[in-house]
Amino acid sequence: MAFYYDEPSRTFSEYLLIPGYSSSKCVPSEVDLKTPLVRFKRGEEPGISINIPMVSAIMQSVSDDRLAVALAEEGGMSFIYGSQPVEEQAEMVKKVKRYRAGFVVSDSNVSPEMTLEDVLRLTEKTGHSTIAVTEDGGPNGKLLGIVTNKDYRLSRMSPDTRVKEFMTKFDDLVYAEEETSLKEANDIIWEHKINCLPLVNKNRELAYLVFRKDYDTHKKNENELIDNAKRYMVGAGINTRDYEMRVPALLEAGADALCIDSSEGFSEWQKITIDYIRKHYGERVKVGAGNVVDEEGFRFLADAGADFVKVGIGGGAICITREQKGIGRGQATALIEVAKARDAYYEETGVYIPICSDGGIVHDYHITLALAMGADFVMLGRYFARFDESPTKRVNINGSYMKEYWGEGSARARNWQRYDMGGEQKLSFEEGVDSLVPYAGSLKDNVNLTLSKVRSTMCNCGALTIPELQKKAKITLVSSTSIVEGGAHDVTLRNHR
Ligand code: RVP
Repeated sequence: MAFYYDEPSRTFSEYLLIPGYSSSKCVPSEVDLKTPLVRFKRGEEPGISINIPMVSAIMQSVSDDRLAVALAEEGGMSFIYGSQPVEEQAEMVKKVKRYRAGFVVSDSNVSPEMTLEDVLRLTEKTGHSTIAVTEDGGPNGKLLGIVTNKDYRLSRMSPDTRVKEFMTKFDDLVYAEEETSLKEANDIIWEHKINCLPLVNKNRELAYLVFRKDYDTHKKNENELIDNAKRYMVGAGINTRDYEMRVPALLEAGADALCIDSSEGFSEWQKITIDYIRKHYGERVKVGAGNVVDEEGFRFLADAGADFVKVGIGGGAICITREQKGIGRGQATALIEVAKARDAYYEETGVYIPICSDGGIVHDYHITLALAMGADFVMLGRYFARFDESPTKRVNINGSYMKEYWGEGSARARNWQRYDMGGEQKLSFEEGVDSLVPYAGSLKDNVNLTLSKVRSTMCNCGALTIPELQKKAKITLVSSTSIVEGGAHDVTLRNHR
């Protein structure tokens, strides 16, 4: 006979936190959201921790290099999507690792033989008035000069005047070595009263431009997630098919952590993939696995050697797996069971395996609930897709800005590896939709607001750290009638959109 669970499976909106005692020292500014990303032994430090408990979903419409930089700046980690050719994914990882805050790779470049007309066209296209003149007209060619709008007078010069005739030549430029720090670059900018400082390598090839106006914005962000060489940290998705090619390329590109991206992770394919990584790289390469929704699935991946385990099937905003296949579990119930299994595993083995609640976060308080229920961090797709930094188009629908957001199981993503059951190499039916989500502005503003709510609720529960929250949290189920009570009710809203 089939096994039946006694209780229905539930989702975050069916729970609330009950406040606990908070002392006068328990204030949001004192809350520390640092959390382990990968497994560690009792008494040891985890090999990687993240400074905020948020990672971005392994999805085409969410995690590219730009979003990864913005999230690392705030202390979280992105997992660059793997549903793209290996070289392109590795290039995105490299871009994150090469990125230096405040150091801009010049996007407006000309060669000396080009004309004033070319300069004007480029200025219009990029909106930037500082143009690098390089031998090959590329962003990293040998630097020959710089053109700004101070170098030409439109009323006096013919549009076909060659750049080399009016640029400020290299010998007259103030420049610095590629290795110059942002602080040193800023000092040079002030000393010489210039707006832009080119940084060049030993062969005089242009590496970066540093702008006067960027210094304040990029002064050290205290939460930023950086490696020992002060580069931003970034993760990358892999699959259980082409790992022999993808893993070495991603590691070579500098990926800090990998994660097997699959809609259902309780499978031998995941073990085979982890075995490959252990055989070739030992413990030093960190790899998460998933997704699972119960104790058995967790145990399997923990024993297989996963560094963290992702929890969740069918709860993603764009996910229709439950409707299509009839598999899945309410996200809260899945998480609560897996968290218990993780704690029991820790008791037995002395090895702590962080768990990630993946998908289904709709309100900011769902993040706090997920953490209270035992998640070490959460993975979000819809949440990040709404921001400026996500890779998708912003579109205007009847006067409101929206951003595109599509599932990895949609026909648009064509990510058959994620749904692979060892059979045909194509998607025979969709498990995700193609959608629009309301545009919400910058990642920084939104993440700061979200986390201020998380910190505040943690203080209501008397907790200054995530482990403390997990120990102290008191969680109650809510009836459907009391959910009505939780919103504005029995009033007529004014000026409400
Ligand atoms: P959400 O944050 O609710 O948008 O969910 C994101 C998660 O949904 C992803 O991390 C992934 O686990 C899942 N996903 C991605 N694509 C699809 C699909 O097409 N069904 N599901």
